[in-house]
Amino acid sequence: MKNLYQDILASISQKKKLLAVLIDPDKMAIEKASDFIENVNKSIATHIFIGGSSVADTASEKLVKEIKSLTDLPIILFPGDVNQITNEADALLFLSLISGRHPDYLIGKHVESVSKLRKTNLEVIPTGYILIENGKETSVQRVTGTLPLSRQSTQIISDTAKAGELLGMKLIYLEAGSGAMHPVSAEIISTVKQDLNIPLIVGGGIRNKEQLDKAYKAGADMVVIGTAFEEDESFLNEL
Ligand code: 1GP
Repeated sequence: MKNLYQDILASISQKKKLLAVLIDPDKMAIEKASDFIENVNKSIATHIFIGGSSVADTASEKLVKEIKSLTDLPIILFPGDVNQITNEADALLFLSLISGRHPDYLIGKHVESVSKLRKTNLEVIPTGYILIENGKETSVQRVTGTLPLSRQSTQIISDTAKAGELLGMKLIYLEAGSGAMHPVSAEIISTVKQDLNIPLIVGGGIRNKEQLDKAYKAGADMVVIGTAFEEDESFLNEL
């Protein structure tokens, strides 16, 4: 069985930067998956994330199954809700929204998912998910009813990430939100990274090579891009 978390740690120790392509089952028609994944396979992408804020019940499973038949890249669920969990994927980011204070997204949904998880072989990776204000309301904010952390509050963001690590989380994900106006700043990324002993994922609003390099340079171990690829598939080739 694959151990994707160990692979991530090994890549980081070899100074490799990771890129996850985020696919939202709500936005990707199954018929379009084949061409899209062909481009992903030719690109520098290292992982595929699948998930969205509001996905119909079986859409996630169908799409994961299809994509799995088209690529050897690891497929990791990045679920907006319990209904997106499927054994067809390789791993699951078990997300706790630690920037917010809504009990459902800190523990409630997790408890709800356990009966489903018991029936899967998914590698479960506990992940501290931190939503950072980006200039406009994001779907995570809307769906979870939580407020993002202010992007001026670098110390609080860093303390939140550290608290996640101390609670035993294996990854920290700094999220500006899908289609964010402002990606997470280099200052925030580097401050969080300096004090963290677990891998750092950054996503939201990254639309060009310059922003991607900036995030890596500041200390992101993995960058997640969704919207930019949805809008322009040639961006994948460019990378
Ligand atoms: C969203 O961080 C991801 O959850 C990716 O964001 O769609 O803006 O690339 P984008």
